[in-house]
Amino acid sequence: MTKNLKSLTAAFGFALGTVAAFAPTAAQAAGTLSADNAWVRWLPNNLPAGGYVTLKNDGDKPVDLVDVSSDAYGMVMLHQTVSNGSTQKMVMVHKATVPAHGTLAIAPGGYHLMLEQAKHKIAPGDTVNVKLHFSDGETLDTPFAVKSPAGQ
Ligand SMILES: [Cu+2]
Repeated sequence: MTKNLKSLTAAFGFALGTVAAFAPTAAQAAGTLSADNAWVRWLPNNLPAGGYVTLKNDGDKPVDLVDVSSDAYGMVMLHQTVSNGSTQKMVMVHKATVPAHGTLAIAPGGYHLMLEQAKHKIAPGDTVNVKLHFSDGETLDTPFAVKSPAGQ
């Protein structure tokens, strides 16, 4: 009995530690999904900006990111960079899968959020909110840190 209580306390303590470690940058939701390290690569002259985020799925089933929206931009799309040998191009995709008990890195060279038609002046140092919509009905309202083209 005493031994069981001890191991329970140890497990609980570990879980608390894990949450605390992610707390500063993670957008925690009640569901199984979370978003971490969300940022926007800002470009001058109101050029389309790229949005990047790491999505984590703690559930037993894969979940698709199916839509993105933001009050800060007139148009938000999910794009994927594909390479044909020496050239690269962007294509619009309708979903990106976050594997069960896994992560999906929306990162330079792979998927990105294409953020166009900024509705107000946005500059490095700002934070913009982007809503991520998933196939299981969950949404994550995620703050994205706006950074310079160099990612700073
Ligand atoms: Cu794009």
